[in-house]
Amino acid sequence: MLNFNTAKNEDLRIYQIIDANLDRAREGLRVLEDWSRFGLGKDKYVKRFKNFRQILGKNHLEVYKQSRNHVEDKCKGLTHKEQINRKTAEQIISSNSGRVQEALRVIEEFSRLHNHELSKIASEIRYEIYTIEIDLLNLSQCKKSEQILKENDLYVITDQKDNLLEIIEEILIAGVRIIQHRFKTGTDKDHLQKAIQIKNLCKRYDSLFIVNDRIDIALASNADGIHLGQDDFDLKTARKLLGYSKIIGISANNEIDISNAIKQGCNYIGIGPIFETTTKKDKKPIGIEKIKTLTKDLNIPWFAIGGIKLNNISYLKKNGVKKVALVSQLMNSKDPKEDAIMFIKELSHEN
Ligand code: TZP
Ligand code: MG
Repeated sequence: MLNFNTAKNEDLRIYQIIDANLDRAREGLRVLEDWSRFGLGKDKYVKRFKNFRQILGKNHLEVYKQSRNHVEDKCKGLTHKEQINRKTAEQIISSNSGRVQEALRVIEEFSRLHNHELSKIASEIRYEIYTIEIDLLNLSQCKKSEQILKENDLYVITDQKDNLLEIIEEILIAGVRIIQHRFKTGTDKDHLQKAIQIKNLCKRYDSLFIVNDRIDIALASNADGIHLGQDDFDLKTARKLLGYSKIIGISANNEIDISNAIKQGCNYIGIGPIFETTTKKDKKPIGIEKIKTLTKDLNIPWFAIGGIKLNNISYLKKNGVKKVALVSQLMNSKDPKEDAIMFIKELSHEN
């Protein structure tokens, strides 16, 4: 229902409000769209924002534009101190989603009487923005974790040790930024308690905390992600349970498993065992040639695992392995900090 009678003074003020809020909503949408495009690389959201902007643009009628009167707007240019405090992408996403939601709500209220169609559109988009805001925040969190995976070449996996927390702290001090908690015996209660303690340590050192196998423990300890083997929960179910803020790593050592993991959206892959290892005695090593073939076209982070020691890093690097995961070399080390420093140094050498 469009009901534009000859504009009375009151209508003009209402049109002015709608004009200002259509601009506000579209500007906020553009901020969210650009973050989806350049910050997250997610076309799906870019398309949705474009569509919303176009719909609002089409409904930005001449009568609204004509009522524009900046001169009499005494509040023009007012800012709030909170705007200066927005430092992270997450804060920008939240504040701009809020801006869009508020602007749409104003449009919805003030257009209800004379332009029912616009009121309805504003309400529908507003509801969609509530959900999209959460999606973008989750995807941004995941992107941060992916960045850590990309930038760090040493991935350390825990073993059951009495002084595990001390070992982990030493390793974190050394500069390791990815820790996976792996436990094969003991009670759930103990595992969860340990997981929470390790998570807190990792948070202090801006490091990723990943839980092996157990989605429940990952969720309860607020881990950054999960690592799953081929016999664990499938990736689709894991994603459904964990949502899009968490990373999912997969162990795979053949073409099919790797290709499936990538298709289903895993964030990194662990490949091995490359060499003989006492940590996983039942698994046959796959060797360097197989690793080379498997990783030839891989363009997500991948870590070689199994029997990796300081003295085989240079051989691995010469053969194209840039990232490694370790258990025993750091868990059983007399000086985990010093050894972690040596590993990081050796991995960072140019060949
Ligand atoms: N997956 C493949 S090999 C392996 C795992 C968990 C164990 C690696 O342990 P280590 O002590 O570094 O050889
Ligand atoms: Mg497993």
